[in-house]
Amino acid sequence: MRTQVAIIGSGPSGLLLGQLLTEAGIDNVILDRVGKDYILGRVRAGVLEEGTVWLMDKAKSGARLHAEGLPHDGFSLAFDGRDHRIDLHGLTGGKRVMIYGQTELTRDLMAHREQSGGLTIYDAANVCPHEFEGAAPYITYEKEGIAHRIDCDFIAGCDGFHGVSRKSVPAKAIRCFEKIYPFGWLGLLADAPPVNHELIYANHPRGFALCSMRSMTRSRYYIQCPLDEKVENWSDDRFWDELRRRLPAHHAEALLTAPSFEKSIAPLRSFVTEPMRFGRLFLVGDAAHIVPPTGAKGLNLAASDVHYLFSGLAEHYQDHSNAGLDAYSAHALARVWKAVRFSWWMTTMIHRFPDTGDFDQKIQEAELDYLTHSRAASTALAENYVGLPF
Ligand code: RFL
Ligand code: PHB
Repeated sequence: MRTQVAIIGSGPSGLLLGQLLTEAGIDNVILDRVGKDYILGRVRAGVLEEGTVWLMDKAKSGARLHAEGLPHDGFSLAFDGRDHRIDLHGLTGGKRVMIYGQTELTRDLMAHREQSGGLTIYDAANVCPHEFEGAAPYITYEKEGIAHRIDCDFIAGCDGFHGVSRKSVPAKAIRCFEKIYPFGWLGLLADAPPVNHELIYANHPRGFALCSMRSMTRSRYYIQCPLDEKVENWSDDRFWDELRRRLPAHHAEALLTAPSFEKSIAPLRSFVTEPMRFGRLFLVGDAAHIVPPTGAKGLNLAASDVHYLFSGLAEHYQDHSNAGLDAYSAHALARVWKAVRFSWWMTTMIHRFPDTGDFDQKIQEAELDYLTHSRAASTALAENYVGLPF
């Protein structure tokens, strides 16, 4: 088989890139090592920047997102028993974020790909990129025990943090920067109305908590937990009790619970790969970088990488110029590092670290107090949260 762009990974970055390419008449094939239902079973991000919504529209996949997504004009920072609202809309000259689950965004992109006849090969085993430093790269994989090969012009490595693309690059050609945080997030999904109409990020001496949502009838809650915590140790009742303890009293009293239908623990990590291009192989999204979820940036960064790579590929095929492709790594990394910094800063400001003492807790509260009472400081937070321009 031959295609113009072979895409490894059918997560949000692979699907969004594939859809933009298909709309532009550029042939592409997506390969994933797992099946569609498995991908749709993963509960992850929930906050979309306007740039991500714009790209979904550009990929002609944004209709349901506009109909069912919840635009949010602000969120709360809770500490010292009180709520402090960050007015995203007022502080950024009219910008907002959209609450729409990654699962739904992925479902929309998959549905549109099927309608437009795009080829996705699910359950592809041993996917491997070859010869990407030369002019004729190709991919090999196995499906139901039979070996296959796809020749292509370019390979997009959209296969997440544990994927094969980054691992295929010789160690001497790549530099990785990493920070592991000494805690994780225990997340729960339940069909109960959200405790507040906007998100609440809570700093508490017992640890961080986040109240988020997927709709006005489905809530997503998280609590900070030790890295070695086991999800089996957390009954729903234990989770709700711990969440209540970390929220201001009026929210704790108003919290409505329901049986959970998903509970999982995610470790927190910052990770960046430099560069993001190796000959004709481009790393995109989580394959190239990971951020802790505190700033809600993971999925949005994947989308901005897709924007830069799609523009470069469109320029290559339509204008016969490689300028965009040559600039991909530098453009993407400039935005990535700013989001990495923001996510690290939000994480350090609202979590309890194992060595956080009374002094450090007071410093965090002073920073939060400054942040919520200084217009300059709130504006810096708001402009990063809604997303820096592409
Ligand atoms: P994905 O979504 O990981 O998709 C990669 C796809 O590649 C496939 N794959 C392979 N295919 C073929 N061959 C191989 N060898 C392969 N190896 C992997 C996988 O099956 C998968 O389908 O990466 P992508 O597209 O770059 O999208 C990035 C986002 O998914 C990610 O940034 C966010 O979900 C991060 N993230 C969160 N971000 C937020 O903004 N808010 C959150 O609350 C949030 N929660 C999370 C998260 C990421 C998590 N991970 C990665 C463990 C919670 C978790 C648990
Ligand atoms: C979520 O709804 O899953 C979510 C929202 C905001 C974050 C992280 C996760 O910062």
